[in-house]
Amino acid sequence: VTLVGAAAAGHAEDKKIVLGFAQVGAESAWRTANTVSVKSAAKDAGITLKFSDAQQKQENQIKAIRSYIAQKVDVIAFSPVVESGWEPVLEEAKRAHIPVVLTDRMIDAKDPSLYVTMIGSDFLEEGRRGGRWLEEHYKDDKGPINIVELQGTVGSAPANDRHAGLMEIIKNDPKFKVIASQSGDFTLAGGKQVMEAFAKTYGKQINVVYAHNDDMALGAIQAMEEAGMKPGKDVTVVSFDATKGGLQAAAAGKINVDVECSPLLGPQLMDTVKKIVAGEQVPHRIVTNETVFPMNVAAQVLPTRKY
Ligand code: GYE
Repeated sequence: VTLVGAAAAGHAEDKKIVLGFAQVGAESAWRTANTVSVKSAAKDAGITLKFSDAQQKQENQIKAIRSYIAQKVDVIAFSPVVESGWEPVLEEAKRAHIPVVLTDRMIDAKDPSLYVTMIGSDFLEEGRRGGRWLEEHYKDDKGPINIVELQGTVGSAPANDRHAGLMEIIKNDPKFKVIASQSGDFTLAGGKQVMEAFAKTYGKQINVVYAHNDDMALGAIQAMEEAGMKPGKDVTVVSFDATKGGLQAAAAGKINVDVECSPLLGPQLMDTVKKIVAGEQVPHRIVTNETVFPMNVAAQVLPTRKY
């Protein structure tokens, strides 16, 4: 082996892929599990990870992405806090020839070449699943069925789509009415606060709480119990994520159905990053497999739940 050859080979072996990941924040149990998944999968895959937490602010995510561009990372991945407003920074990444992968949340940009692929759940389908469960649950009830909705972060893909999926299913059945809808920003404190206000204003009129994630559902459960209501019994609770905390509440009879959304996207992301760097083709959309957990099956899956 010539000196030049040895040096070149050594260099190729040492050169680890560098991935810049701009996370939304740490707003929920889902998000914490997602962060752990990304970090540990990077380690397992031998990928150098640059990680940033945007504290649920788009401007912070944009700053992080710009810094990854400046550092000339190999790939940029991020979970967009909201759907709109990404074109300028993604154009910058494109001009710098840095491939971008979206994880978890979608953007609404018209130009599909601004990202290589999007890995994550189908939130619209999740919303439909929640809606279909409600239809089935109330099929022998004449109604009216009054729903209060705890929305996720305003403008985020899961909040937009979990709302739209519900509306799509119940729109043809006038007995279902969304009587109030407000954002609790995907946090426990937010869910509790909004539910306190709903309980004061609507009290016994409320039949269903449709919470866009478990953290808000858990906050709402606290608020309902403090207001003397019985979540899971006199108020039906529909939630999303199916985290350990959510499934525990379901097993305890306080969440009636938890629609699953998996945060364990790390391994799929690292595989995709490696393929992109190797010049392989990847599909433009990679959808995660998920299910629905009604109360009676929640207890069975709890022991094996990792997050
Ligand atoms: O449902 C919620 C988190 O984007 C799917 O974000 C994710 C959502 C998840 O804060 O708990």
